[in-house]
Amino acid sequence: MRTRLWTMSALVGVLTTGCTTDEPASASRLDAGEPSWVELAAHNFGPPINTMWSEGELAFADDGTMVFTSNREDLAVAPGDAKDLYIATFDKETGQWSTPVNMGIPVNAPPATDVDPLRLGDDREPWITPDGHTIFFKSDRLATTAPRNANDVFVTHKVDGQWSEPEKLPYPISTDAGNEHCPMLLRDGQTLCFASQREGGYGGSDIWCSQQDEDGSWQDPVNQGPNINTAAEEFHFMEDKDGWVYFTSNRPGGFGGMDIWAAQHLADGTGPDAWSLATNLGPSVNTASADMCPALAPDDETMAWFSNRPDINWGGADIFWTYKKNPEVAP
Ligand SMILES: [Ca+2]
Ligand SMILES: [Ca+2]
Ligand SMILES: [Ca+2]
Repeated sequence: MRTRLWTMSALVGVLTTGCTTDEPASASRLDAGEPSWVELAAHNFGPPINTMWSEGELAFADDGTMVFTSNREDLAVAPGDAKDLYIATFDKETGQWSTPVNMGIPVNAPPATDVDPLRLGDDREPWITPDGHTIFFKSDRLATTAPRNANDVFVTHKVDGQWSEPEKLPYPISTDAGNEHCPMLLRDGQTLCFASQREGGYGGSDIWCSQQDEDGSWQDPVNQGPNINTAAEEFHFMEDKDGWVYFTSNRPGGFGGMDIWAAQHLADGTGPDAWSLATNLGPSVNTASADMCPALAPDDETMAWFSNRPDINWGGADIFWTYKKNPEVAP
């Protein structure tokens, strides 16, 4: 499998200068019948992606372009800005990531707390379409204290090399009470899934999915049911090419705080009957820290996520990657 890896295998050499705790595979754990992720080492992306500040949610276009979140202060669009979206590209010849570029205004919004105290300039959780032309993300740029609406879902398009003024996805995607975030399209390119605290869920944040009618309006989002959603937090739904979805949850049964979980796509479409019971990706990926928001590289064989795990870390939260192997189906 490793000979077919896309770009990230070259990162190993880059990263060993600062992070040397990668462990070799453990056959005994596989023999024990645990999910196959457990023997897979977590690799830190290292600089220039990870910094002393926090790096967070990320996504890849098919050409390897990575869009990700950071609260780094040296490149923010404004002083005191909560988080911005950044773009970096990987050079296959040198095995190096480019220095991240702040996507700038208008994609990133500066703080506007004079308008409303909830408008902190918090732009994050990007998901980029495979063609690299569209980015969905969440922002607090239109947040309101009354009604309390901290987050909405936005989309920007690359037109003639420039990213457009982001547009809010209208109701029933964004609502005044649901704090919608973590948008992304499933592999069909048509089903938008996102997290929301709206009524009708299982508690806290749940994962909901919707499609557009022919006139472009979004259908009422459908809760993805109890195999995905629980009374705990669920968000950041992402699908691979093998029919698995991955998401973040702090439900009981994990390794502490937020963990990454997976479920298998059992039926066409989405909805409560579409998914198997969720299974935890196991230690290595999941730790007692916050382990969150997976993204797949274009080869579909390396998975990246972010964590504030203290063991291999440049400061705050960092972005990590590992080799992807599908987990066993939960009993
Ligand atoms: Ca960091
Ligand atoms: Ca929930
Ligand atoms: Ca965790």
